Amino acid sequence: DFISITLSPEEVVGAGGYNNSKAWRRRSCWRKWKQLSRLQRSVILFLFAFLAVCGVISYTSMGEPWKSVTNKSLDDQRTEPEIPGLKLANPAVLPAPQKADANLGNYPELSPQKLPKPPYVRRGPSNLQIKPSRRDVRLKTRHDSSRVVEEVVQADKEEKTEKSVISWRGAVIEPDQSTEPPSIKIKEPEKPSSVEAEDQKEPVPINERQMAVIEAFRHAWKGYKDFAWGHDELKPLSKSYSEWFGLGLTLIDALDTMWILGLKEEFEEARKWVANDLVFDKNVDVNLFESTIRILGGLLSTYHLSGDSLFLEKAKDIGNRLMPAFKTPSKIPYSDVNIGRGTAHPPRWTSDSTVAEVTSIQLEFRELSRLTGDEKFQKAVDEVMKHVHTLSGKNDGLVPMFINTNSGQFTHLGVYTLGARADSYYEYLLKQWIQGGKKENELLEDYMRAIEGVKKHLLQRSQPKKLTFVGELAHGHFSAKMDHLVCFLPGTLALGAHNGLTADHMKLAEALIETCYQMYAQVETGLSPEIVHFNLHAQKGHKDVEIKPADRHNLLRPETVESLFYMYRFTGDKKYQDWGWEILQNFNKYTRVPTGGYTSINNVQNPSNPEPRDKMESFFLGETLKYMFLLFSDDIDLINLDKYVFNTEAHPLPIWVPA
Ligand code: DMJ
Repeated sequence: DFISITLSPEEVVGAGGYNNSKAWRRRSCWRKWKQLSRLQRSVILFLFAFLAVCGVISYTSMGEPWKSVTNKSLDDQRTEPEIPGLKLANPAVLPAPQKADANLGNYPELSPQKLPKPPYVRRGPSNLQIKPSRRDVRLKTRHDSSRVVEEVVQADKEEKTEKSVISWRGAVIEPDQSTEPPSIKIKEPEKPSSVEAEDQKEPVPINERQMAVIEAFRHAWKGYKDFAWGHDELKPLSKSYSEWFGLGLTLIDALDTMWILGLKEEFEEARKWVANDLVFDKNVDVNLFESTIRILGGLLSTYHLSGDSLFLEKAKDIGNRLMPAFKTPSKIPYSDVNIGRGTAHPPRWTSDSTVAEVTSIQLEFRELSRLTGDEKFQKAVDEVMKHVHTLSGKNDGLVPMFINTNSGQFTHLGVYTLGARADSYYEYLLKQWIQGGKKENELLEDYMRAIEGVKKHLLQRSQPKKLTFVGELAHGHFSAKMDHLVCFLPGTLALGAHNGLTADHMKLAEALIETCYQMYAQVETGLSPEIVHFNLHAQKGHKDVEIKPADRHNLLRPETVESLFYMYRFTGDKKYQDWGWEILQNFNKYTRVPTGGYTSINNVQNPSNPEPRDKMESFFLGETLKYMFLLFSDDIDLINLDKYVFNTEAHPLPIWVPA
């Protein structure tokens, strides 16, 4: 059962003291070994053999991790210099990001913001793209047939050399941008990346209609570049420009359109202007709503698409400068802000603000808070929404057009429209709900109630074609008047239905987009006037649509094309593309100026003289042509509507918790 080995002290320590010589030790051990029984010797040998086997086994199992740890640290050392070098942060095709503080004015409230880290690590929701994909390369191939080969070769080179470079036009969501509001933790993706799935798809080649949009954009841009560079709007006939805020409005509004259309050179040139010449430290009054949707919205979306921090820095600057608008007794913002002085005021003739204006700046300010981690932007605009939610004076969810900045109450009660001064209130109820991940129930409640209000009070059918239209209600009287602006509604209704709201909304969207199309088709030039009146009673020789002389202008507005885009995306019905194609051709026929640019016209009823107005609105490039390009595309990932929500100026912003 046991073995005992006894060593006597004399044998260990020789007589006369300590002897530790090697020879003595060898002899002594050998003698001892000889004295052991055979069994004892076998057991000892067995023990040694057993220990040796254990040693070999444990070496082989421990060896691999150690080897990989060693290799990993070597790899880390090899790749480490590439990370801070920002090579991975921005596409090679873009100039290096400017210093964060370049061209920033001295805004007192501008607190130092944490810059997002470069997007070299993939984190956050799976379907926000932060790595190069084959799609990026295929997008390159769409844009300009003459540059196709060169760009593909270049893309291949880039792919080979820098696997993590974010290619031109690949939408970028930086890791630190997260997709949740600031207070909420980022969720790791649970399912396989849809970006990877996307990568497996065949390239969707650019088609002829999209090429025609690119051609139209280039023509418009030529006019702007030649005669209005850096100014707000092109006056294409007089070959000059007009200023509204003096902030290069057309250029900023067009940035993300150029990105989406793949106009690389134009984009880079415009970017240089933003870096070197766009200065907000100016003694100038700007309209809060217009500068939010066009400038702040345009900068934010361009930042998201390009990943270039220049645009975020500019967005922060203008965002801070607009904040004085909220310093009112009611917290309902004033309409105008002096961005240089930091003062705000209502229009000279009233202390009212427009309801659509104060309730259609939320997507942009909320996104600015999420990106900067500074809650003040979101707080200010959320407060407006909460306040409006509780106000009396609504009619089944429909809001009046004005709100007082002192009392915070609606004024001019009794007039309800989905057109000018109220339109985007409804649009932003739904879109904020989508942006925030469909959690903010009050927004949804208000939206659903409002659509019921539309059905109850504003929907009618015209004669003879029985077109469903949205009229207006003035002190209990129905008016069969519909602004072209209302044509945003079919698209918004379709977006709601796509996001799980009742199928009735989609039915209504289908009926309304037909009406909006007829507002073009029934007119001599095939272009819609600003306002139409529908016939409620059939009269011989009369169409559904009547136009008053004061309303027969066309400002190159986007709303119908916008809705056509949503309808095509969600139904796949080609008739919507065909309708948009007709509209583009008529813009080319009646509003294109040969020397560059497009112009608003005064008379859509006179094809032989549509009376050009000599002005190209910034939204023609920001919205109309962008929606045209997207409408003609069959690539649902070209601004995927489950990942992005468009602001009311067609600037896509990320959905915080994408579907
Ligand atoms: C744009 O500035 C926006 O779409 C806004 O919501 C309404 N008006 C113009 C376009 O028509």
